[in-house]
Amino acid sequence: SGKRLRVLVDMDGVIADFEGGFLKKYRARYPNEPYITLEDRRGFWVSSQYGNLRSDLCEKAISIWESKDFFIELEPLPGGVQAVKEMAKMENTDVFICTSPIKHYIHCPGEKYAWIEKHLGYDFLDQIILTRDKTVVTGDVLIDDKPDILGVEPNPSWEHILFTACHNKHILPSSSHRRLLSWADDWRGILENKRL
Ligand code: UMP
Repeated sequence: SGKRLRVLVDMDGVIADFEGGFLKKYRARYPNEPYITLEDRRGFWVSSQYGNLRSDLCEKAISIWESKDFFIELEPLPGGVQAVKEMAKMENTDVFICTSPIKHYIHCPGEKYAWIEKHLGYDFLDQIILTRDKTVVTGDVLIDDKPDILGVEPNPSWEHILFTACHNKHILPSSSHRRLLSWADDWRGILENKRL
């Protein structure tokens, strides 16, 4: 029914629990330093909010996701893996995981591949797009928790669906995006709407 659809699904904060994994490892490594609860998170950049709390905490935060095993050990977010598997099995639907690796590249890109293989299976390795600029990737929808997705292309082909996360849940019903509140929300409805 309808046209073929290309769905781009972000990884950190959408199918992998970056925020939860970060806080757990930060508290374990720096038990005597202050931290920001998930309830108090504001803004996409964890490092900026920690840096505002105390300037040296910016680099301490960064040290967590630059460490070996940080990305591979992230827990899946509720319903995300199942939703992506179901989506990929739908007729006329191409699903890609579109994720930005950190520039400290020693562990992150390989662990992102390993995470996809572990949770979505070996065949899903064909569906990975690693890019620091998502605006140059074409698609019908991009499901992503980052509020501002900018790059060299001023008019990306996709509609950005803002996936709700601890850091963006207080952003007011924005002019620009529709939201997916969680994977329990109506992602099928959004896809069917885009197919028209
Ligand atoms: N990231 C940072 N600094 C932060 C928070 C996240 O570098 O304060 C990294 C983690 C992910 C990437 O690798 O940014 C976000 O990628 P996307 O979710 O936009 O794909």
